[in-house]
Amino acid sequence: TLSTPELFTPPLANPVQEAVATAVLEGLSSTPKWLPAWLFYDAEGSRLFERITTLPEYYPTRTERAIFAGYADGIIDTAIRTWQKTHPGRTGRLRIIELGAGTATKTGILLDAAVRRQGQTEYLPIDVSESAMAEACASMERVQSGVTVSPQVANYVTDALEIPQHNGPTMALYIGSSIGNFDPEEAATILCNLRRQLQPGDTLLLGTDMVKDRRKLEAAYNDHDGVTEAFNLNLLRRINRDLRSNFDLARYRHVALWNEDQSRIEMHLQSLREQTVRIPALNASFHFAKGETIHTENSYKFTSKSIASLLRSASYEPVEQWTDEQHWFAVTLATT
Ligand code: AVI
Repeated sequence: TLSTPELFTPPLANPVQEAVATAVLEGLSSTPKWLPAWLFYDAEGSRLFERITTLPEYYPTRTERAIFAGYADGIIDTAIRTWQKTHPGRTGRLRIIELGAGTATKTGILLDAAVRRQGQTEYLPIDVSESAMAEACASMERVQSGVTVSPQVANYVTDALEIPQHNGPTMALYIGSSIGNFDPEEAATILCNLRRQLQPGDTLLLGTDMVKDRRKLEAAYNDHDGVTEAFNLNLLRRINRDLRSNFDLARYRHVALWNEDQSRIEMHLQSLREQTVRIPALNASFHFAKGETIHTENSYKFTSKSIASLLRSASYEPVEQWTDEQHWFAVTLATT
């Protein structure tokens, strides 16, 4: 329960803290309590996520990378041919756009393939985080000759995209199963917003984690070294810092489980005892019953059928799909 905020709440230092305050107030005032997953990604949270991607239990990142390594030339070729079908006799260089820029190493495999095919390519990463993008771009241009990088700082979830005109095919990447962290309606909205910026024959390359054995899924979010646990709990530390609150991390437990009905892994933070947390920046206190949870993340898992229906709901037509031998992860090319 929330004690009514008084009239005067001290102003916060910056817009990020303002956004954190708004999100935390809304989420912790709800029943059941929840917090949006973007709150994970402060500097420490981003570092922890990078560690997660290298854990033995966390198969998605390396599985997607292996799919790119095996099929990059075919993916580039299919994207170009798809465009040529709607533009008979025309030529033009494929350019690559990416929503989110935290995936530089995987993207490099596709950029290499584009350069092999056509000598050079243009790469336009779009990300909210200026620093993450600066890093991604610097490493990319150093290593990849033939790639021209034109970064854009934008929030592709909340804001309309503005992608410059291009005389040739565009392939937009939304990889790393990032789409899985949004509810189906939000996911469709993101893909629709992107769709508006694409021309006939342009393509979207979507990376999705697939439905599989419950044990395999739950292990990926309950790793032996406790990195995912630290990632989940770091959210409370971030709130403590940004909103000057006093969450005691030792009084919460990491929970991750497979929700088969909703086809998603859910992450929660469970209160180990009854407690009240004061958040000075919100001028409010929040009560937790023993065992009460904060729902911190959904990670949706897909089937070929659910991928196709998501794509069609956002006005794309699936063209081709690549997957690993065990069908753990899929990379789907779709056209406008
Ligand atoms: C970024 N995203 C695709 C990850 C996932 O698997 O949903 C975030 C993550 N959460 C816990 N582990 C990894």
